[in-house]
Amino acid sequence: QEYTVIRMAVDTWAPAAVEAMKEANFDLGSRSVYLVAATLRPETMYGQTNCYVGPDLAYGLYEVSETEVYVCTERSARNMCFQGQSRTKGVHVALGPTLTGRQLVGTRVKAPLSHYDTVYVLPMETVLATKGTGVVTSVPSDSPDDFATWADLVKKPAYYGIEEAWVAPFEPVPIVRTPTYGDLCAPTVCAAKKVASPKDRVQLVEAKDICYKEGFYNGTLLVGKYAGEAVQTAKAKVRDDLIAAGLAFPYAEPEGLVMSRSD
Ligand code: ZZB
Repeated sequence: QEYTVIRMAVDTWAPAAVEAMKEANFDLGSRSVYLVAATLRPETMYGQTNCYVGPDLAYGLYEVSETEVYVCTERSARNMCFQGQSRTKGVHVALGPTLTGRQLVGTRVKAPLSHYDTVYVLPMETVLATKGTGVVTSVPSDSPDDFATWADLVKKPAYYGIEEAWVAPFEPVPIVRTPTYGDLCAPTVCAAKKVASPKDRVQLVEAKDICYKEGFYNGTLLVGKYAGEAVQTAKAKVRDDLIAAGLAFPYAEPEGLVMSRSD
C-alpha cells in the first residue's frame, strides 16, 4: 500500500504531553516536531478539520534528522527508517518518552493546505495500530469514518475529555463535488446509510466504499490550485505539490512483512 504522509507540525502541545516529557526529563530543545498522518486521499487535504490518534495507542518521538522529530507508532517508524525518514538508514531512534494518544489529545497542529490553518488532535477509538502511522488526518466532508467520529465528539465532548472549542467550530468543508452525493459526500452517505455513531461498523464500511468510488471516479475539486479539475487527474498533482513543498512524503507499507492477522 502506497500512502502519502502529511507532516502536521506541532504548534502547541497539550498540557499532558508537556507533563510527560518533563517527567521523563526530556527537552525537545529547538527541534521541530510533526505528527505524521498517512492518507490515500492527498487531494482532500483542503478539508482537514482535525487529526485523530487512538487514545490507548503508544506513540514515540522519532528522530528524522538533527532538527526534526516525527510522532507515530513504533511499527511505522521502523518501516519509515528504511524509506529516508531517519537520521541513519535502517535505524529508528526514539527520543524522550512514549506518549499515549490520550496525552496527545488537545495538541494543536498545522494542517497543510487546509481551510483551517491549525487543527486539534482528537481521539478516535477505531484508529488501527497496524495501519499507516497510527495518526490519521480527518476529512469529515469525504471520509465517513471521520465524519461519524467528528459528529460524535461534537455531541459528547465532556464524555471524551475534550473541549467543545476543539471540535464544534471545525465543521466539514465542501472540497469535492460529486454528481450523486453533492458537495459533502461523507455526511450525505452517512445520513443515507443511517450511521448514528462510529460504532455502526457495517454501514461505515459500505459508506467508505461508496465515498471512495464516487470521490475518485466522479469527483471534481472545488477548491485550491486545481479547482474545477477531476479528482482522478488532480490527485497526483496535489500529492506531488505537497511532496515538493516538503509538506508530505511517500510511504510504502510493506504488507508482506505483516506476520499475523492480529498484528
Ligand atoms: C484522509 C482521507 C480523506 C482518507 C478521505 C479517506 C477518505 P484504507 O482504504 O482502509 O487503507 N487511515 C490511515 N491510517 C489509519 C489507521 N491507522 N487507522 C484507521 N484509519 C486510518 O484506509 C486508508 C484511509 O484510512 C486513509 O486515507 C486514512 O484516512 C485512514 F476523504 O486520509 B484517509 C472514503 C475515504 N475517504
